Amino acid sequence: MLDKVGNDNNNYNKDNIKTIKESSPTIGGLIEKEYLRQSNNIELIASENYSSEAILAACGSCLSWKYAEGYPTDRYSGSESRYYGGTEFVDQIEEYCCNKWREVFSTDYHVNVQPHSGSQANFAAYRAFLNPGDTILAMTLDNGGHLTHGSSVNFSGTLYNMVFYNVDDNGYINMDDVRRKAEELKPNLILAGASAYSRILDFKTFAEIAKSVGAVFMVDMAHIAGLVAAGEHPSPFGLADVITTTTHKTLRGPRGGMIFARKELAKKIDSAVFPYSQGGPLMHIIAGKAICAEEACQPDFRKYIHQVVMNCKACSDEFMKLGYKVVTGGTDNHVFLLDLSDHAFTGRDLQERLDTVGITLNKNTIPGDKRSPRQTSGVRIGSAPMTTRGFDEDDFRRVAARIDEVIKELDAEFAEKK
Ligand code: DSN
Repeated sequence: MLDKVGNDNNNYNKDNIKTIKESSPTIGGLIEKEYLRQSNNIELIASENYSSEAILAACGSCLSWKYAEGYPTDRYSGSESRYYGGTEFVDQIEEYCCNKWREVFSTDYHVNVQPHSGSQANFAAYRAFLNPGDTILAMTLDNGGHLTHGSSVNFSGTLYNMVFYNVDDNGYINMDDVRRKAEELKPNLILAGASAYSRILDFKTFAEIAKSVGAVFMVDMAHIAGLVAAGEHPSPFGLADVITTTTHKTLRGPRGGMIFARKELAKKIDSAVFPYSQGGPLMHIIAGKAICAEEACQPDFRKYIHQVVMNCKACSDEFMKLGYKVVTGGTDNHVFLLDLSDHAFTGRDLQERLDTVGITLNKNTIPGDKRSPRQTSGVRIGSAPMTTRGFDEDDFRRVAARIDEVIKELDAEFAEKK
């Protein structure tokens, strides 16, 4: 694993990249450059993380050679069981993976570990419960939602009748607005979850509203799944009918998705993944997901996530001390949004300037943003990757101070241009 200053303690890099370079100097060379970029830069993208060498090795293992369409033979018989021979070992890997994830979240929910991504997981979850044209109540992208939560340029916005709830003037989800919209618009499904929301999601009230209007209650916990696993965010298990997640953000696993659902909904979910929306599962990634679940069960993972939250608070507090606006005035989780609407430059300008000084983050719209998603009036800052590399609160305060210096340079340059 990389340490604070990018030293590779396990020398993961050496053999792996050497092998690739021997076969393809072009690709090997570019992977090496990317590895050095990831090692040397301060990485603040809230949806990224550094997984363990064991997870990376599983993802690059011989399991990548195996086809296993269907589900482990013991789970179903007939058309849903595997379509291929030779699946005795991958069957065990997938079953073990499912059981381990139930252990992580202390749940008896059904789990499907085959979705290739969070978007695929959301596609299948909608498909399991809805017909095209049905109504989904969710949060818009510019309020902190995700593309698959109804953006007009995404399948969700074209296949379904999307209606939206908003955040209030302070940037918090307005539960009165959720209730009003639910009662008025009678959605078939209510979705809670976000890509850029820094506060606790009130799953209990969401569930109560969904129940009162007869809607399916779905949670997309992709960003906060690690916090849920470690007890740093309230759990949606027992409240939501269906829960989707990715495994590579705060869970620190391989790139991929998963779906959890109440046990009686298992068949609907499984059919929506295979054969409806995917073919062969990526067994190498499923092995990586299983190791990720093992890691998430360790006491060290709880400590890690606690530090992620403390670091995020320290960083957002420091920005506020330096006079900046942070959406909602702080954070409860691994992410916050810096509001740059008072500055002449855009979120994109800051992202690009930070790239030149070795700090990686992404531009992000803020609630009510007057600029386009390609420009934005904010940037999103996440603490998960650098906490993996050992950063503590002081390190994150220093990060805020360094970004402040860069912002002051941009302010001065834009003032001159006037
Ligand atoms: N695009 C991801 C993010 O950065 O939050 C979510 O899928």
